[in-house]
Amino acid sequence: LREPGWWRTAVVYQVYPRSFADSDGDGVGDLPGITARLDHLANLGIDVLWLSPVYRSPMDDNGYDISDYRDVDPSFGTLADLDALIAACHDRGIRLVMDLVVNHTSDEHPWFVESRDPRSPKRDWYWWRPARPGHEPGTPGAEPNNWGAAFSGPAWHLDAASGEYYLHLFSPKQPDLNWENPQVRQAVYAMMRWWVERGVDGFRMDVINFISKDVTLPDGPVAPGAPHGSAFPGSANGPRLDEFLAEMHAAVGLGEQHLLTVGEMPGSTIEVARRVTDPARDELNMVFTFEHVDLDVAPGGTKWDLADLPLPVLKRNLESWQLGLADVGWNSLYWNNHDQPRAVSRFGDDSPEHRVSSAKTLATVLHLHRGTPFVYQGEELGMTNAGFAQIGQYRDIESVNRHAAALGLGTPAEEILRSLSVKSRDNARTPMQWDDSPHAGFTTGEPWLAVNPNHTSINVAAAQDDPASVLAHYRALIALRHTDPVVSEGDFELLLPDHEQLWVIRRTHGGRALLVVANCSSQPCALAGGEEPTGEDDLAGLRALVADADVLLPTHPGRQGLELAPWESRVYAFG
Ligand code: TEU
Repeated sequence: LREPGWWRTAVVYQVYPRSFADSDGDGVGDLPGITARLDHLANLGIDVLWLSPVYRSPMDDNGYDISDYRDVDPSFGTLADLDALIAACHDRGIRLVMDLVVNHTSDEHPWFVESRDPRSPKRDWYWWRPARPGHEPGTPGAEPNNWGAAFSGPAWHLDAASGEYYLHLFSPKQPDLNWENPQVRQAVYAMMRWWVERGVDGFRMDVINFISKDVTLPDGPVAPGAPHGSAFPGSANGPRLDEFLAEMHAAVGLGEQHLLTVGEMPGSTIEVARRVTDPARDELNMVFTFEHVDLDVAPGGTKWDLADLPLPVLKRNLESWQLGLADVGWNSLYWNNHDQPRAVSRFGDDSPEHRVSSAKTLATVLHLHRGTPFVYQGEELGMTNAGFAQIGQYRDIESVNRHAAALGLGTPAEEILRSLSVKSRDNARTPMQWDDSPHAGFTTGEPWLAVNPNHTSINVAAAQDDPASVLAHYRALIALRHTDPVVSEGDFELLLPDHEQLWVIRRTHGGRALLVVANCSSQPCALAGGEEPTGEDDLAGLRALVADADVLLPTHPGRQGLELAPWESRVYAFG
């Protein structure tokens, strides 16, 4: 039975099925593989498993292109395997949340196949449009508007049979559904109810703020040198978003059944998130913001235009979401997922010297924020980016297309490979590292994507019984959230906001307080030092505060002084 608001003390673990555990040796992870490894999740203490898509799919985008919402893709197993996974989760007190991908379907979904016929009643289920007036269909610039797709190229594909274009914000094999059509919405809600009856405990909703668009489909702004206009703002956060979400909430019974809902919302602001997660509005429990994962991008650039990220900028961003959703709504908390680089490589220091410490410290900081934390598979080991140096090693459609498109625009190959090595989604998708055997215990066959050579030292078997491991630290943080209401419900305060090395957070609740002092740098940092240009008074106050306080959760057990080692962090308890 699900209690109201149960997700406020929960920790979610994301499984990317293709890369988690392969039970049959075909090199692709599958459902029986996940079921066989469930005790890893139970030992970690997580409450919820979010399963990235396992539906039937041509796999143009690894399952985010769905051709049958009510079946499992044979590469992952069968519906019976999924029922078995749900049951095995529930046996262990773990809830299961499905990925809901309903902004678009596969072009092989029967709805879209039917809709290709201009006379079909399903024509209006997608965004079909004629060429721009005065342009010959198929000629450059004839697309109905100037939007570029997320995976390179224009967001419109010409269907030769009817001479019209259809909209695809992602790949041409992912046509956008037209949510303005009430039949589309009812078909989605019916499918959701079917899954709820099957026993699932909630939904992670893929790009759910794209379901309401500006129906005039206006041209977007064009960045200097860009081949296409931006699909933002026209394609997202449209005027009917709240209406559609509230309608879904009621039609599926998301509220009465206390299902967990988290909306993935690229380009959503605090204002949008606050509205959508306001419990009084009956829309969603929480959203995934993109703001903090868009900070290491050059101004006006795309994800591939790399820029440094000063610590104060990152701290301030998380603070603004904490404060913005303090009295209304709820935050999700995440460092990475299947679309983002590995947290320790991006925000920490993945050198052999600092990897373990920085993975632990990043975890401490995130898990001591208020909200629902999401752990992405392998994060609990401090898994790192893939380290690919050749284009042939990549599999992701976004990376492969980006490489070709950028080469076409004359970008030097080394520069493209460099940005891929930092930002490619394949960084997150290398197989889960279970042990030090040749394919990391992921498969007995040839893995679909190369395992990281560092699996010989970074793996579950090595971390399992090591009290100093990243894994042990995640266990402790998750346990702390379950037992200490200051962690789950406490008020949030960012101290020393401008300090460039220290991340200091105070949480208070019911007369008690927790203080996080984290050195987020690869240099030592003395609380007792006197050379800091700013915040010296605050630092003195902090020094006095922690001088003889109890350390509840250290990354470097046994150390007590006022000098923090590189990436050392502590949680102090007061009261
Ligand atoms: O991602 C949506 C999204 O906007 C991104 O994170 C996307 O991967 C990014 O723009 C690429 O740079 C969701 C899924 O999480 C992603 O895996 C899918 O590819 C995408 O939607 C389409 O379903």
